[in-house]
Amino acid sequence: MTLLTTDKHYRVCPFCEGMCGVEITTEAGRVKSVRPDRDNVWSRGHVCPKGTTLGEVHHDPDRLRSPMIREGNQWRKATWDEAFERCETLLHGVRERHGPEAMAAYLGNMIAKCFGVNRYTGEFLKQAGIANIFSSSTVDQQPKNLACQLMYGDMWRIPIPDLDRTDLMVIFGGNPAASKGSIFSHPNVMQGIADLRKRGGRAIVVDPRRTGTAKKADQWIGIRPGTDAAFLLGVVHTLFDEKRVRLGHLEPWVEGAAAIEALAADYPPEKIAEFCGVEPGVIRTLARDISEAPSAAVYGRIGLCNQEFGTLASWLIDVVAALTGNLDREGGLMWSREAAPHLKLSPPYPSDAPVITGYTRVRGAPKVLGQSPAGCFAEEMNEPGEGRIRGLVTVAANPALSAPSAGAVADGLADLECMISVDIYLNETTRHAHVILPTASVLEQPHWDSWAWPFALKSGGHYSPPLYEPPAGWCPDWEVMLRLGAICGGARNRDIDIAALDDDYFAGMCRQVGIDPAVAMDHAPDPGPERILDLAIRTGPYGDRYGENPGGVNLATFKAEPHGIMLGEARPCVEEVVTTPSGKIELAPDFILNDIPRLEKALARPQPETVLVSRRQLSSMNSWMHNVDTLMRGRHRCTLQIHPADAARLGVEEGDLVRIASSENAVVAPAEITGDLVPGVVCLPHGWGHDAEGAEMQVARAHAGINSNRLSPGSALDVPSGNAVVNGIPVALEKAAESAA
Ligand SMILES: Nc1nc2c(c(=O)[nH]1)N[C@H]1C(S)=C(S)[C@@H](COP(=O)(O)OP(=O)(O)OC[C@H]3O[C@@H](n4cnc5c(=O)[nH]c(N)nc54)[C@H](O)[C@@H]3O)O[C@H]1N2
Ligand SMILES: Nc1nc2c(c(=O)[nH]1)N[C@H]1C(S)=C(S)[C@@H](COP(=O)(O)OP(=O)(O)OC[C@H]3O[C@@H](n4cnc5c(=O)[nH]c(N)nc54)[C@H](O)[C@@H]3O)O[C@H]1N2
Ligand code: SF4
Ligand SMILES: [Mo]
Repeated sequence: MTLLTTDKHYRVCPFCEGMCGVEITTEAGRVKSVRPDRDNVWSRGHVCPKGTTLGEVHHDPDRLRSPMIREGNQWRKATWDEAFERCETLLHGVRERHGPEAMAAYLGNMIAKCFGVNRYTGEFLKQAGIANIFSSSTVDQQPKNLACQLMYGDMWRIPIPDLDRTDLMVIFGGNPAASKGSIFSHPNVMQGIADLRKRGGRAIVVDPRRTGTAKKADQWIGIRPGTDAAFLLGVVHTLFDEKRVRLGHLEPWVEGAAAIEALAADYPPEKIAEFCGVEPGVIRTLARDISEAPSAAVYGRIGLCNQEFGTLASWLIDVVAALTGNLDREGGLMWSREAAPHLKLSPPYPSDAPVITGYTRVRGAPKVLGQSPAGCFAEEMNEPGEGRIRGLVTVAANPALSAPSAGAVADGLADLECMISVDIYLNETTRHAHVILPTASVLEQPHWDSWAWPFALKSGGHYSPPLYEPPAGWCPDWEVMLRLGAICGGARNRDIDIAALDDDYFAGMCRQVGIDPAVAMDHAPDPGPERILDLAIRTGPYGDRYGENPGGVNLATFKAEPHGIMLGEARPCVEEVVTTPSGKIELAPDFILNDIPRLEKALARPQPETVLVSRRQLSSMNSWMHNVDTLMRGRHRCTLQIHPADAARLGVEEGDLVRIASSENAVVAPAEITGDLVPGVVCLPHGWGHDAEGAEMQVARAHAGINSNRLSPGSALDVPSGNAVVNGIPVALEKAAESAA
């Protein structure tokens, strides 16, 4: 049923941090077209192929439209009551038999894109009392979170490159041509790079692959995977060696520059050049370019995080920015001034608390900032003994494809006593669940990009109302999270008072930002995420503070503007950001420096002949958009990219099947021969492998591809953060018997 009388509807595509505004035309209850919204104040008509398939995702016959219960191998549709009752029986059974420590949660990336789910995930964990928390964070940005926690006192105050005002953009391990930018929300990064070059600036990409981004830049520096920390130490060395260090306005704020100088003295570019596979002169020149540019934005992303020295590399990005006067400054790296700072609504991770919060049961790996490493997930399910995971809740996650040791993860999932999934598909992971609780389609719920705006340097917002009503009797996603959390925590489904739980949760957030809950609830009595959003906006930098600040904005202001509102730009704000115990930016935290000896050891060891890295593809989103037919047309893209020299050595020709073996496993993929790689580096896309028995995604199955994370060893962690190493995996290659068609 259509909620709106008009057939034009404006909203934001929620799939990535691009936040593109779209214009949706509907006819007879179906989406007829999705076009760029040229009037959207943020994206101004930019869109990518994924955004135009919003209607297809909504209408996808495989998308779940009711809760599902599994009896043996058979799935059946269930009512919400039945599904929650089943969750209760299963979850309470695990608690009784094994205690709450046998429960785990695996939280996925799509939480960040589902407005309701993401506002309630923290409260779900709190209600559930789950201590084993795994998530995509430890295959993603955990090193950056750790570096920011230690340097600035807040893991989420990640500085963002000011592309639109910079003179030099340097990108390490990011490919916005495919990803559209990550922890860097920008309306159109590639246009931003083109504009930069047009105004006389330059763009440089440091990546083992000559990516789509590198091809549009002034310079590509082909680096050997996993060596960025050494490379960046060479840059820092040059800055000190050539007396180029300028802290600028951060001079009184920075602690530890002398320690950095002492450390970097040991890393002249000549020492690390061979390790990195880059000429020393190239490293020195880059250091000079950064220091001589009127402003420089040095940015590192996933290729810097999910690699062997993720923390060192991610930390050194900010060190280089600080040493060249490019931190907290226009055209450099800046902190956002978000209009709805929702992170302020919950107590932050205390800046004086230890970053190690425990150790995993099997391997004794540190849990950092509350996260058990995803690399330990499989063994925590599979290894017998007290505390073994027997019950699991997955939320918008597909660890059977996206986590390291993916094969062992799938085995572990298959053997659980209780698994509940909050997900919209019956896929490689959720096929192992006992109950699937679906969330409404993206067009059936309101949306606000609460996980993209914190990484944008323009402040504003665009609220999306729901276009369709969910099926009758639908349980909204926020209630699913609260109810499931309470059940996990031991409550009986029929005793749960959702409104009271939500009021408590909301009141806690009000108090966190100094608002009387009664006043806030008077303005917004209805439970759910919208009043939380309203609270975030009202108490944000432009907000009305419930009348205290007349002329300020609130959610209603945004609701009245279907194309969004822009409110301002980031400005230097170090005094608001830094919350370390010393009150200073800690440039040289001991916890990070302690990892240097591990890098030293790596410098001395022999290099593997071939290493594997990952890539993203514009027309898919991690593991879950391969069921959209429009996005799957064209060439089969799950190929092993291999350099012509390596292909020749192996006698491999285009399309030949290649067997790729790591210490973890082996897979076979067709070769795509390309010179756009550093020799000795091969590349597989991540998120494929849709041939699992019992998964119900028909389009994806027809284009299955292979699961690259079967090759990722769960044992390989970036030690300080516990982040998985899925880039730079040593592999052995050989031509496989048959040829691909
Ligand atoms: N080799 C390798 N592995 C990687 C990476 C890599 O670069 N290389 N990248 C890592 C990174 S950065 C990340 S973030 C992870 C991503 O890995 P995950 O966090 O596991 O995310 P996805 O694989 O995208 O799976 C998303 C899940 O959410 C479900 N979903 C989609 N839309 C919705 C919705 O609206 N509501 C709900 N409830 N569920 C929904 C999908 O059905 C799917 O099950 O992968 C990591 N793994
Ligand atoms: N279309 C699309 N967009 C996405 C996603 C998607 O799956 N599809 N996923 C979203 C998610 S969850 C995330 S986290 C972001 C990630 O956003 P990006 O970080 O831009 O992700 P990638 O496109 O994988 O680019 C990572 C680059 O790192 C390079 N790399 C690998 N190893 C190394 C190394 O050791 N050193 C250096 N310097 N580079 C290395 C790879 O070759 C690759 O080009 O994208 C988001 N946007
Ligand atoms: S997926 Fe990202 S870039 Fe593509 S339309 Fe959606 S928000 Fe824009
Ligand atoms: Mo990610």
